Amino acid sequence: MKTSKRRFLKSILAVSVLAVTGLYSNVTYAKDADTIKLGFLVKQPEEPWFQTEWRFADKAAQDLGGVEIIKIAVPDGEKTLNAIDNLAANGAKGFVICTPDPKLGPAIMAKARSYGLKVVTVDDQFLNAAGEPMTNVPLIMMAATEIGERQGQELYKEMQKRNWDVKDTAVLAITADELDTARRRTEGSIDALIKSGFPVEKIYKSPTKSNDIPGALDAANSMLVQHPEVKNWLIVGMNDNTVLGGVRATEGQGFKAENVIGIGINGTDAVNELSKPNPTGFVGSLLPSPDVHGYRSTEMLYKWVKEGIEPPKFTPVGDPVLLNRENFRAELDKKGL
Ligand code: FCA
Repeated sequence: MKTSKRRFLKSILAVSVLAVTGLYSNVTYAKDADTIKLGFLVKQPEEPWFQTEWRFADKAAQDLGGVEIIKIAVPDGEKTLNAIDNLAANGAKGFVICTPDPKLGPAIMAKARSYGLKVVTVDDQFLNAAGEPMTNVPLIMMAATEIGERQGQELYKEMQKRNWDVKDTAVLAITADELDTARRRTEGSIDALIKSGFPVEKIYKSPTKSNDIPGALDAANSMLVQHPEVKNWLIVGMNDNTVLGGVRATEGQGFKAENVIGIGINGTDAVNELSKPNPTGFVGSLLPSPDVHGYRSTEMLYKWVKEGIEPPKFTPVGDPVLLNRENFRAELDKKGL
């Protein structure tokens, strides 16, 4: 009697183990089959800006559930097109991209279309073969002219705070006009300086060959040596690294921090500089919302893939915060960055 009871219990146990295992494997199977894979491709993964976008793409995926983000660095055209092949081979349904070159737009779209992948662009807009913006591809980006204008206004304010004489002062504007968002930011900044009263003839533009610190440093050096008469420099540039390159060039040519004012754009990429024990000429940075860029672009793509809801063609993100040495930790904390 006792043995048969034990045997009976054993068999119940076995059946339930089987049932549980079966159920479990069904769930796993269903989950895998339902997981939506989306790519997130960025041109410069070494910039904290893009790392932050990636982080918030993952956060969106977590909140949405059933989404996996495949993050790929795409520093050039070849890597970009290969990445799209890989995404398709992995069963991805679409991708968010900050392209390494806006002119790749038509090639990227052709390849994406051949695989039926949906595309959302972030930060940098595609250009067509005629060099015009591809306004039919959804884009989410910072409000470029406005953030540039803010940079110009803040530079002017800081110059006034320091009681600089305009006649000893010039603007070094490091430009990258092939990238439309960069052109709009620096033009906005220059326009705001002129509007505030800065003499247009003392605004010197120097194009950078690459959008990183070494490129901007070269561009700045070649302009600084042409103007030995200038005592104080205001530095305009499209992002933190550009302005940092400019500031490094002034240091290399013997300018002291009190004779240089640089205000960057991105915020995330200025943390090391603003943490330095002694102030440099880089006094602050305008922080837009890389968190929103990463999160919203992912969410838009997901809804497009999953529910067929097409994203708006253009989503500008505004309201930057000015970070400086005193407030940057608190401001970044507030946004969870
Ligand atoms: C461009 C710049 C980045 C960042 C982004 C929003 O892609 O290269 O540094 O500012 O726009």
